[in-house]
Amino acid sequence: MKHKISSAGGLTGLSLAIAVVIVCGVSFGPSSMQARLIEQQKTTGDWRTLSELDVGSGSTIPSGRHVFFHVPSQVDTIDREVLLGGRGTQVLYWGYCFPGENDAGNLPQSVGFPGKIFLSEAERARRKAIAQRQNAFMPFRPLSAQPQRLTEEGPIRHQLDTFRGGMTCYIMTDKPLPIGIDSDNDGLNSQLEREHNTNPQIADTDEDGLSDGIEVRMGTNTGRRDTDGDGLIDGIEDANHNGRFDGDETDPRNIDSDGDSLCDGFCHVFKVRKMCKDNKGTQCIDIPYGQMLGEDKNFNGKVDKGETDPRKPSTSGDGINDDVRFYKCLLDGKKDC
Ligand SMILES: [Ca+2]
Ligand SMILES: [Ca+2]
Ligand SMILES: [Ca+2]
Ligand SMILES: [Ca+2]
Repeated sequence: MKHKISSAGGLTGLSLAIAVVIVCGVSFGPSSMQARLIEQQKTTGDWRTLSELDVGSGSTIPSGRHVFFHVPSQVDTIDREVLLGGRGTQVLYWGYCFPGENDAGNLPQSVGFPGKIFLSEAERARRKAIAQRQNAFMPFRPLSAQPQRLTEEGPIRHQLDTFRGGMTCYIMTDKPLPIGIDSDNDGLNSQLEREHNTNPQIADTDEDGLSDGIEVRMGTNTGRRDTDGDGLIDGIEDANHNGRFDGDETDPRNIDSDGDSLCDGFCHVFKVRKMCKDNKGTQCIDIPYGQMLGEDKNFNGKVDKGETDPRKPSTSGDGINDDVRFYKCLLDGKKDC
């Protein structure tokens, strides 16, 4: 049976254990994040516990406080970045998870306390920069005092990227962090699903082919299938569904990906456009308000007969842009432009 600490009585013993952990944390260096935040804690004295229920439904880890959290037992495993909201490159945080019963025979032997430490990417980079400055090679310093290797036994020790259900952990962060589980496996935890008003049980809430997590990272609308309004749904534009605008795709955030003044799909023209054959203002036509213009007119993500390529300003490759060719066709009085 898994060991869980969820009662107030359990927390008293836990606090004692945490105190040991924090003392160990201070040993990382006087300028370390722990030392700064512990000083802050002396004045605020704030401690907080997030239960399995809190984490399961989604919650926010406050900044500058000592926080315990319990990973819900129903979770098999969850990546650190998903559990903690995917902000590791921007936010300084560090934490520690207590060993479970299954870890008893598999604990690191070369460190001062059992269990595993995790650091955000930003915190690792910060510690590494500090350690490199402090350990810079000095030609007149004794060899015994020369720089030490920056290994996982040193100040940037990071041991945990996959959390298991039933774990009890401690964390401190310099900015609030959204914490939660990911029941629909879309990369967005339950707190972020709430913040983005997406369904935590459905990976692709708006059914446009891109998961909620991909859409949040890419900056498309999780509740609108055609974010930019060009007629092509987001999952057609980001054809390989990787959340990036690759060279052979159109951009779901840009109505005119190739910049030739014809929209990617088929759109209404919202201002009258006057086109003339020459500079004298003769033989002119107006593209009227409300007329439909565009490149992928049947919205299927392919360049069919009679269409131009929304990924190339000059589909024919002759240097004449698609819009110029289109208007010339109209000025020549042709019907099938
Ligand atoms: Ca999710
Ligand atoms: Ca979607
Ligand atoms: Ca679109
Ligand atoms: Ca275009």
